Amino acid sequence: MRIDVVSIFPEYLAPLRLSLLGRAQTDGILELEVHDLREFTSDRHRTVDDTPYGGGAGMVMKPEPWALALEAVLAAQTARRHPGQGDARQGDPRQSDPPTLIVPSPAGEVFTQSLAYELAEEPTLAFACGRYEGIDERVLEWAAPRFRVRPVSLGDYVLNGGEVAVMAMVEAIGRLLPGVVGNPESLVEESHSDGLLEYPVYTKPSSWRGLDVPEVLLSGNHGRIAKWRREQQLRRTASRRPELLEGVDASQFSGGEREVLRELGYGVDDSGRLARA
Ligand code: 6GU
Repeated sequence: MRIDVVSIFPEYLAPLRLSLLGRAQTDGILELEVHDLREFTSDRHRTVDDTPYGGGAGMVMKPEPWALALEAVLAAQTARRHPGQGDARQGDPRQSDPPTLIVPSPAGEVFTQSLAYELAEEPTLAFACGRYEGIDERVLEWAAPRFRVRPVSLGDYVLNGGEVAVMAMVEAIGRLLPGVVGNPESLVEESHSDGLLEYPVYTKPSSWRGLDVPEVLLSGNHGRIAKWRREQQLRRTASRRPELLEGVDASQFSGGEREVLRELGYGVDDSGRLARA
């Protein structure tokens, strides 16, 4: 996968060169390019922002550098998406399969594991990091026929800019690319992979400061262990994130699991979905 990020703080994204994602880049699984928006300005002060029309607090990112930066990203990605076609496609703004442009914003759709899986299937992704009060809205209009534009939020709180959000999203997406996480089993058993939170984990010593590892995990009985872990997932999810259970298809749960869910206050409604009793 190729990822292009446009930011006025390219150094902010430096940690994406470390650890698992750093290795993925060395291994050629991930190609990451970070572009400095100021490189696409033409005035002496390399201005990227200006005061908002209509008044109000803060500054707004100017459209001109954004269009030039995103054109550079498009050129790089088009070659990657349509190898062997030269620049035949670059003059055509309306692509049949436009690349996805993620615009981090607290006003976007919420980023989830399911969106991470969806985006991990793309050959290229572009991220446009806004700062200040945001990017001139016309940039999104201009981008719409050229990219599949998706404003995306990490959750209901406000960051100073898109960079930290991009780090989170690129890490969540990058680790799903084949070969990035050494043991793909890790991806199956983690939180959110099946809509539930992860079960608690323990390691040696079996007794530590008067606290013992649950006996079942020392039993060697893999059937009992699997059942216990699944029950822990249900208890943890009901306690910490009850909304994750509401409305899910109850047929995926065994009789024993439905018994646990009943104990936790969930019943099954007429349409076969979990509902708080
Ligand atoms: Cl994606 N961007 C910003 N600036 N703030 C956020 C966010 C994104 N997600 C949550 N808060």
